[in-house]
Amino acid sequence: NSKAGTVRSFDWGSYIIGSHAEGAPVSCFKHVPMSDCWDNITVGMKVEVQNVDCDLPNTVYWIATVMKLAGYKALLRYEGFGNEGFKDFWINLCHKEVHPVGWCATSGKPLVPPKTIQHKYTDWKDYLVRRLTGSRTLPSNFYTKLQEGINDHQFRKNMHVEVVNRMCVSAMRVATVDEVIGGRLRLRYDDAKEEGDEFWCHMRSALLHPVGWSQQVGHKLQCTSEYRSQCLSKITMQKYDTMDANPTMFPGLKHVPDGFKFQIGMKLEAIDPLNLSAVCVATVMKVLKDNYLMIGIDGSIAQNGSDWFCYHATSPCIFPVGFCEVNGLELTPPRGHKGAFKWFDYLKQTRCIAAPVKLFDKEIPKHGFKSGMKLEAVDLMEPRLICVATIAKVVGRLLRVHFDGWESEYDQWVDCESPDLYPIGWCEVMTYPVEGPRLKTEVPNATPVPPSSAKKRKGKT
Ligand code: MLZ
Repeated sequence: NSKAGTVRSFDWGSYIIGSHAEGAPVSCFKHVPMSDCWDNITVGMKVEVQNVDCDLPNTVYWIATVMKLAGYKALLRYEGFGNEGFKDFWINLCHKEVHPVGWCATSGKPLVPPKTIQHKYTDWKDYLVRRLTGSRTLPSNFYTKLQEGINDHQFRKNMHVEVVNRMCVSAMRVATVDEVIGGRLRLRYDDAKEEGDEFWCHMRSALLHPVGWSQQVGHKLQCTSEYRSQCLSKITMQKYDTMDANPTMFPGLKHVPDGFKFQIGMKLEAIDPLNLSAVCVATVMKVLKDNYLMIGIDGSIAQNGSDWFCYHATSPCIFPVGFCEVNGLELTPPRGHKGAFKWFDYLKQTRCIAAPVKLFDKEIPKHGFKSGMKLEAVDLMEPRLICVATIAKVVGRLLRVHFDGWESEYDQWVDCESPDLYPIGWCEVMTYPVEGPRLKTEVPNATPVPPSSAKKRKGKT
């Protein structure tokens, strides 16, 4: 179901060469197939691919060297071209038609040198033997491993999950999986009134939970009374239906040491779930079970709690008071705040305390992302879209993702382990369309798009 190259997608190759940018390496993305073995995929490695520089009527092959890597994609040069790069071409290494060296010999396929350079050597066999000695190639099980990586999960069409209500982020809704693409789920809300009331999220997304989760932790849930009572017995008996996404399908929670508890009213800084380009002044509004918190953005318009948002106590998207200042980031003051925002004065004014620094998870994984790297990233305000993007800033484990061609209001702060970030070529492998950069000449809002998320993108959706 995932034959690379069938969806005509944006041409990363010429774009990345033109911009002299680097693609974030596959090993930066722990949730994608082949991530754990990508360190073995290196420049200089050789593969067998179709030789298109040839007039023969049958399909022939030739050996090529990886000159450059950009995510899953590689710039290849046919063997024999030496320093001449004019015939170099980009290919997705996960494409079915890329083989390890030796494949032609074992499967009886012809190796024929490209016609442009055919005259360069008389004894091609001898040339190849010399060139190939000591060179690296793809592991023979590369393609099988890729397929295993893609299918390595238990999410299936028609499974039930609980997922955030995109129209009102303080509540969860029950949804059914309609499609699974590369670990991304297309979800249909069970109580959907209209066609297209759907949501996309990765199976590792913090917005997604097993059946029964909301009641388990005490989160607001929109559902039928029947679902509610069924869940209660499922939670108590720990017995789920085969079509229920159950707790074993989700990663375990990070441990929170005893005595380290957030309390209602504590102030902090948090990524605004409705405007991911902003880190805002926020308050713990409610403490749920299993160390989940409902966080409210100070001064937000909705006073009824409809925009409270659930973050786990160990979430990398909440920060202690002073985080922005220490890291030279802009902190969004509460709406309507007059004058320069000073935490010291604000805490005094509101008679609140700052959540103690020791409550926050301070682990910074060695993620490998660097500013300027290109990638494919979900536009979380329209999570159906996966777009061409650039890492604009790295602050510890926090990344600012910029969507190429779009204003910085569209930027999104995301954690380095976010399952919504993918290497270049991921969409191609999954046969999912990738949104190219917005071209400067294009008029934004040219085609009216129905509001598909709860968010106001500073008036620009
Ligand atoms: N409706 C939106 C789509 C923006 C998509 C941006 N992705 C980075 C608009 O046109 O503003």
